[in-house]
Amino acid sequence: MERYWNQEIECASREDMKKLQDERLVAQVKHVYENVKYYRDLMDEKGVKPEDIKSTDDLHKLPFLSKADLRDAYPYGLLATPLSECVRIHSTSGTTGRRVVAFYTQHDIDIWDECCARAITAAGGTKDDVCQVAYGFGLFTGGAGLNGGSHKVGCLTLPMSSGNTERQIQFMRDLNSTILCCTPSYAAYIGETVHEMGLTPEELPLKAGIFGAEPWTEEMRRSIEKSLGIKAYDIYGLTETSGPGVAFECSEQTGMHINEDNFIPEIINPDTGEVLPEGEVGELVFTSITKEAFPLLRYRTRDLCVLSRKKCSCGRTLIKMAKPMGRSDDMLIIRGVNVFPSQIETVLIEQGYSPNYLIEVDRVNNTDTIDINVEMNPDQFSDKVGDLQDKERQLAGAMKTMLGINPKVHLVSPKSITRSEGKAVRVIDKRKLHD
Ligand code: DLL
Repeated sequence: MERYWNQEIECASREDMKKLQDERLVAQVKHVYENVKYYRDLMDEKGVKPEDIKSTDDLHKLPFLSKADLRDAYPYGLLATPLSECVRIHSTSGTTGRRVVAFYTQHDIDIWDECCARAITAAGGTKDDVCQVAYGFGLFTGGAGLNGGSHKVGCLTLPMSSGNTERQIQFMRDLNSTILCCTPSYAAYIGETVHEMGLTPEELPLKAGIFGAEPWTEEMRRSIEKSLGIKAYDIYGLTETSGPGVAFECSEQTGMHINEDNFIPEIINPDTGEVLPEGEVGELVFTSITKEAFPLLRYRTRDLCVLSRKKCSCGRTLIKMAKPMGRSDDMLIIRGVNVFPSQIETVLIEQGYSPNYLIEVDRVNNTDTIDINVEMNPDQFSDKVGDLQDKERQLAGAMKTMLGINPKVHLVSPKSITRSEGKAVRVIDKRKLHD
């Protein structure tokens, strides 16, 4: 039987949900306009006043907010409450030089916890579960978000943070963890370590995993489910909108329900900004309608995905987003062809390889090159050069069929690609160094 954390909201009729969103949006726009000069200027520039926004039907009148705006306004420019009302900050890793600092009031944290509690409940979690949180703790939102949700549900919470993999497995077994929360790449690494320790999935107490913070394919899901003996659920979110829990997966496992009572999604054409109808692929845009300290109106996430209102067998009526195919800025353009790392991962797992790979892109004599280093499983390893070359040719052929371009494939020895305990780095684009 499907369990809900907040059935009234999760299964609300479309009319009731729209009414709630309408009311919250109107109040939010007023709050933002009155308290944030940056937004007031953006809205004034576009000639929109709070009175023009009477319901969600008027959402399209509001200006977009981009990552560049967040950078411009760093650190306090988008703060909508006095700093004395804030109790916490989180921040993105800033690996691409785009650090974002998000502020939270206690009310913001309570709502965030509720969103994560819905995700844990949808994955079958109750107060009788032991929830091992192996997302990083600190400025990253993964650890704190799932930790808060787990407390709210009443699970016994293990705030492990990421890393120290053998100890993770030891604790999991000693304390009977039933739910594991971490990135999918770390879950794959834990699965691999379980195997290396001579354990079988049946010897683990786990029943479910809640994995997100990076793109992962259906093939990766199946591989993790097998290696840990669990059902693996997706969870989505971003620092700018609080963190994990903006959307979560249910038993149907065909996309994530968006917590629409807090976040209104739109899909737009990333080039023109035009709002696209349900079912079309485009950039995901969110408006947060309950946040106090750091509200975002029409924030462009750069994540590419599709929305669907198709009836879900779990009974939830919350709109669903498909697994994001990656960020528009993750997409590689190789000799004019669009390539997503997720397509490469699909081929690898389908062909029986591990999800440990590294893509290197470069430009030689004005032509883009793509080299895919793929790690062999120990049983695929061979020291006969001919065998390896045959396997590489066969894999390159499968890649060509999927990608439409001819990559160079290099099979590398087991364990030679660095494992990830957080978000995996899959691509090195050396062209950027030359530009
Ligand atoms: O990754 C928040 C999070 C933590 C989500 C734990 C889920 C679990 P950021 O570090 O700000 O926040 O990165 C946000 O990560 O815009 C997506 O590109 C990507 N992302 C997050 N969840 C998923 C997912 C956290 N389930 C960025 N599938 C987002 C694909 C995801 N990409």
